[in-house]
Amino acid sequence: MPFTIDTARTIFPQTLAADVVPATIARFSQLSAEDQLALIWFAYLEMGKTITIAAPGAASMVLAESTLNEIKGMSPQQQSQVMCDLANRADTPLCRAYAVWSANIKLGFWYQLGKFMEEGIVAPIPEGYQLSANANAVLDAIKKLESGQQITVLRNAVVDMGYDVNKLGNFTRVAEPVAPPTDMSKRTKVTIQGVTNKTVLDYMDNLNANDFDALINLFVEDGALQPPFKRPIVGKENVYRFFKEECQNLKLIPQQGISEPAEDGYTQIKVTGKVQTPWFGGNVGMDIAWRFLLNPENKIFFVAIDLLASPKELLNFIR
Ligand code: ECH
Ligand code: GLY
Ligand code: GLY
Ligand code: GLY
Repeated sequence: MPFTIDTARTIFPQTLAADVVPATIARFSQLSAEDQLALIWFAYLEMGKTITIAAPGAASMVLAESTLNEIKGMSPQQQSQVMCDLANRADTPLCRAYAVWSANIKLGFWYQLGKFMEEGIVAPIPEGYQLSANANAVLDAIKKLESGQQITVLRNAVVDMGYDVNKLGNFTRVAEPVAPPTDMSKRTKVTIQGVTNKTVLDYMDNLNANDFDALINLFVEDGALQPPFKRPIVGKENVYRFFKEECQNLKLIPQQGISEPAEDGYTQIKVTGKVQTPWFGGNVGMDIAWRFLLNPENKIFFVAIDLLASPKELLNFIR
């Protein structure tokens, strides 16, 4: 039987993803808006002791600027209300504006609000705010996670705020401009112990070089990419847009892998290694698996990216 996206998703079923991440997010989303905001504030302060976050790119800040200015001009009470509205995913003009921003603009917006809160320009989380017992339990759970898992929980919390885009009907996305790819002379090449497949090596090198045109050409027309804890993004056009909107300046550091024949002349390849996000650079190395399914022409039919449960999983190549 030929592969479908659904059957492709189950290759290398022994890959152990960090399911604690979606479990924690589910618990977090049950909390009140006030608790959610205060919890993130406390988690952010705690994480700030060990890892530093990079300032957002200027391009993304420009796109959030008018909304940030609007908030600066509000009374403290209105400011707190806006933040609660975002956490509540309310239907307000501001929550609708937020909804169409790319993940990086949303993160940059909150980064800036956090600065304003520290500087007293925007209403802070009230001093001595008491988290509910449930919120305290979720905060404790977050503190126990590895840093790569912690930042994934935070990123998801931020991305999920605002009005639900699926309720917007027609809308135009707002994303940072795409910078040109790295100059050929400055590119690096990965090596992966156990994997010599050119498509997989080119995938890593092109993503590291922000060369999304070359990267997307490695995929079949109806190919798919599944980000951590997400449904697959299906079709070249959608995957290409995802690369341009969310994948600039990532650093992929694949380490080892295994390649083996699958049905119908396909090849399945699992690679593990580290990934760094431009937000935290070398401060946070996420433990990642890539599960590739290549067609007989060596094009990518499917690739899943998993955030692994622990560093131990980097060595798990059991099928
Ligand atoms: C404050 C209090 C009030 C409420 C809020 C606040 C601000 C919070 C802030 C949070 C900032 C969080 C950030 C998180 C960034 C996380 C980034 C991650 C990136 C992971 C990337 C991966 C890439 C994997 C991929 C690979 C591929 O091969 C294909 C593409 C792709 C405190 C004010 C809210 C400011 C900045 C987790 C894993 C490898 C799938 C992308
Ligand atoms: N500073 C990280 C980013 O803008 O992606
Ligand atoms: N969690 C990484 C991403 O979806 O981009
Ligand atoms: N979307 C890229 C990152 O969060 O690192």
